[in-house]
Amino acid sequence: MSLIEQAAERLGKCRSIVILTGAGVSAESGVPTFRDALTGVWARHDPMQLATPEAFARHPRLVSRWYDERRQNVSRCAPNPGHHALADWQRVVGSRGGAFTLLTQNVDGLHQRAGSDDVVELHGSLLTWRCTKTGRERSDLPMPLPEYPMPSEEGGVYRPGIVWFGEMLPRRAQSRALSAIGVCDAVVSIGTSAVVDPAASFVTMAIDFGAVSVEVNLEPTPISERVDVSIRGRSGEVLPELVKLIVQQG
Ligand code: BV8
Repeated sequence: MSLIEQAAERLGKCRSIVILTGAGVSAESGVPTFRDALTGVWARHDPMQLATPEAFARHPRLVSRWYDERRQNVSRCAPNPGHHALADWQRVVGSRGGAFTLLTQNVDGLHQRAGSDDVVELHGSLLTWRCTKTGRERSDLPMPLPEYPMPSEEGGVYRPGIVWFGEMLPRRAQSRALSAIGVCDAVVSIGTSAVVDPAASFVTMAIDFGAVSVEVNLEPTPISERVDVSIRGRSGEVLPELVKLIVQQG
């Protein structure tokens, strides 16, 4: 029995499923992973240095331009078969009275464009900007922004609606993730290096609670030895096959 068949056999029996996705799922849509997100003029920067509140405070023009360029890039990308397979799986689990929670570290909005519902964006969204003075969020700012940073109507500026390193996750996202993890009987980690917390800890928490655990990733990660089934492969190829086998199980 292949690893995908083993995973499908175990997941097909589960009724409360939590998925965690990372940049590897969007990579097949042409969205560079976080560490690859710096090409061309950005290549001389370290993303870990740019994705922080300190960087925005020190270089608001540079940081807001980097995020606006990434926002423009993802608007030109389309969901791939991996995104669509997860949306299909959610519909099937729902139709059978089960629970399906999609937690994503990705900030590109592609899960929603593929038809996934109630996506929990743990790290915010490239499509959203927040006024530094009032905290009001908007997802309708012109693209590209007219200037960097763009002044807000309330006398502040618009910062990316992104969770930077050193920032807490949005309260609602964190509580939705913990609630789902607390009751799930299956957790599936897909396309993530599983090194960023607290997102990665949600998977190990579910494993500790006894959930069936599966990983789909191109490379080994710190959780590869801990999950029940660790599948090496491209999410855009593995997910459609995995979901097809799960759905066939009825
Ligand atoms: C928090 C938005 C409480 C930004 C992101 C010291 C000081 C300060 C903080 C810390 C510290 N030590 C630890 C921390 C906590 C820190 C953390 O975990 N740091 C790590 C790096 C050690 N976490 C935080 O700060 C979080 N907040 O903890 O608050 C706190 C506060 C202060 C101090 C302590 C604690 C907030 C974390 C959120 C950061 N924001 N994204 C932006 O996008 O610009 S995280 C960002 O990096 C991505 O969202 C992603 O989640 C993560 C990793 O990026 P990538 O590597 O690109 O992507 P990914 O990990 O998903 O890996 C891609 C994988 O896919 C690879 O394994 C690859 O093999 C695979 N792959 C590729 N192609 C495919 C594929 N797989 C399948 N198919 C394919 N085709």
